[in-house]
Formats: sequence, C-alpha cells, structure tokens
Amino acid sequence: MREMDRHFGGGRATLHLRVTPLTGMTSLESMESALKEMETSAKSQLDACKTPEALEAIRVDVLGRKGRLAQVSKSMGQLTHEQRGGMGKLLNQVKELLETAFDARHAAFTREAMAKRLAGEWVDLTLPAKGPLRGGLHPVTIIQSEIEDVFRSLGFTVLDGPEVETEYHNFDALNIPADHPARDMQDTFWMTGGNLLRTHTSPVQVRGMKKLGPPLRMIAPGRVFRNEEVDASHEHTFYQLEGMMIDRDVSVAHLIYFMKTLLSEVFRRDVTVRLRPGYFPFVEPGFELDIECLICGGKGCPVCKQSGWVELLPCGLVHPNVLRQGGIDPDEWNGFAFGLGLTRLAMMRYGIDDIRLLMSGDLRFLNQF
Ligand code: FA5
Repeated sequence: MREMDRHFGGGRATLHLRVTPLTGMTSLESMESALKEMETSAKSQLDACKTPEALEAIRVDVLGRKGRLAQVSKSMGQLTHEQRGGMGKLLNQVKELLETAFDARHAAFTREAMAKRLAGEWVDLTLPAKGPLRGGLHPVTIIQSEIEDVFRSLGFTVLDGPEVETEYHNFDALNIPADHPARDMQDTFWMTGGNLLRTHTSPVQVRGMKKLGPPLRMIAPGRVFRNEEVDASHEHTFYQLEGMMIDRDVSVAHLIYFMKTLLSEVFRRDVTVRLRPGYFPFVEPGFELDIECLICGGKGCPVCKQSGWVELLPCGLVHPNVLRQGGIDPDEWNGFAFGLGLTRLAMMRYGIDDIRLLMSGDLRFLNQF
C-alpha cells in the first residue's frame, strides 16, 4: 500500500479532519502519528459536513496558511536531513490528497445546488409553445359596435369628430351662446387658445349636417370629457353616442321608434323606461329617456343615486337654430337628435355597479368580457 493510501483510506476522495492544533512536534514518529490522527478526524468531519460554509471552515483549519498541515511543515526543521526528505514527500502527498478531497466535496455541493435550481426551472422542451395571449374587446367597444351595426342596417352613416373642439362647435352652433346659463350644465376643460375638450358628442351634429346635407341619418360615437366629481355613475372621461336624423316631417313618433329599436337590440329583453321633458338648448321639444336601474332593479343604489332610474338617452327634435348652423333650411327640413350615454349603457347591460371600473384598466375586471 502506498504511503498516502495508508494514511487516507486507499486514496478515497473523502477526508475528515479534526480541528485540533498540532503543537510541539519534535520527532518523525509524532509527526506521522499526527498525520494518522488527522486522517481519522478528517473522515468524521467531512462526513458530518453539511454545508459549503462548514467545508470552507474545515479547509482553512487544515490547509490554510496557519492550518494544521502548515504547522507540521514548520516542525520539520527539528528533523534530520534524511528524515526531512521522507517527511517532506509524505506531507506533499497528504496535502495533494487533501486538496483533491476538498475539491471533490466542494464539487458535490455545487452539483447539489445546481440540481436543486434545475428542479425548480425544469422545462419540458417537447411541450407545444404557449401562443400569444389573446386580448378582448372592452365592454364599451362591444356595445358601441353592436349599436353601429343596428343603425347601419337602418341607413345611418357612422361619423367621427375631434375630441379637441372649437367653442363654436361645442356650444355656439348648438344654440348655446357665451352668456347662456346652459354652458354651466357641462363643466368644461378649456385649452389654451380658446379650444376645449368636447363635453358631449353633439358638436358632430353640426359637422355632420355640413358634411352630408339633408336628408341625413348619422350616428357619432366617441369620448367626451367633463371637469366633474367622479363617483359610482360619473366619470370625467366617458363615452356617448350621438344620433341624428334629418328629413321631411320627422316627428316625436319617429324618435320614439328609433329609441325603442336601439334599446331592444342592446338588451334583447323588456326593460322599463320613462320619457320625461328635458331641457337642452339644441332640441325643442327635449326629453330625458331614463331606464329603470338594472343594478338594483329600481330599488335604489349608489349608481341611480337611490332614485331607481338612470339617465341614459336625452333626445328631442332638432332646434331650428341648429339646423341653420348646419346650413339646412328649417322651413323645409326637420329632425330628431339623441345623445346616448354609452358608458352608462354598458353598466346597465353588464350589471357593472361602479363606472370607475370601466376606465381602471384592471385585467381582473376586463377579462370577464
Ligand atoms: C348631453 O350631453 C347632450 N349632448 C345629449 C343630447 C344630444 C340631448 C342630442 C339632446 C339631443 P347630458 O349631459 O345629459 O346630455 O349627457 C348625456 C348622457 O351622458 C347622460 O344621460 C348620461 O347617460 C351620460 N353622462 C352624462 N354625464 C356623465 C358622466 N359624468 N359620466 C358618465 N356618463 C355621463
């Protein structure tokens, strides 16, 4: 058996060291016995070693600059020249073996850590890849496109208007001059230069009349802005859908027919509505069409402000002044107009009890549609 194997169990790569300082070694025999003792203690220590940190502590104690082997090496000065040659060789063999054993133990710890990490990261490369996540339509967009389809089938053109509007289109052309108290009905975000964020989709009435000329049937869905307090049924940014029909001899009966068609297509069931007089400077007569609150079934809740009714669809016959602003002769033509609260309609249709959810961008909410 080689000298090294005699001391370290046949050259096995696991060693166990005892952390006891070697002091006062003066003879070859005591050095050899110290190495034997080191073998035994190294075995038990390496066996018991559970962490890379503990392994490092043992390495420093045995192989470090001031470690146990270094101390044996220092004591060699007391040996004879011949003894030193043999002992030096033995020490080198022991050192090499110890280093190999520590490296092997260290590699085992590294492998264990890697295996643990890989177990957590395990990927089956044979699985089919995940496709891209599919988006969905926003509830307001769903209802808007349904209503567009209904009105297109009734001969209406779908128009778009600018969100940054002139004061003229948003107010003056709609029979609301600067000193008119009705301007206060809609709190306005004013821009520098006299423009504003449109407070309703009604300015598209004027643009539509000029663009299409009579007779005309148009709708104009879009985003509107109001500088108002936000609560369960009021947003500062919401959607409306404007509608207008200009022809000869248009009456309130036509208006009611189209409003009924609109609601039955959206709800596809009976809903209770009420029509009451409403004031808007751009229609005469004007009406408010309310729907019985579908959140509380008319009992009263924060959405309907405990009234049981939700304002949804103001409408009326177009005021002659507005026709004139659109370049249409009111003696020859007349018509109706309405301004549907699209965001509130989406709330009623889907039973959404807080308007703020619609603009929240919260995926937990949006994924339901
Ligand atoms: C108007 O905006 C008129 N331009 C509608 C109109 C058009 C009348 C054509 C006559 C003829 P009103 O301010 O009431 O009207 O708003 C219309 C609808 O928008 C309301 O019935 C309501 O459903 C919705 N709405 C109003 N304010 C808010 C708000 N802050 N948040 C959400 N929806 C609102």
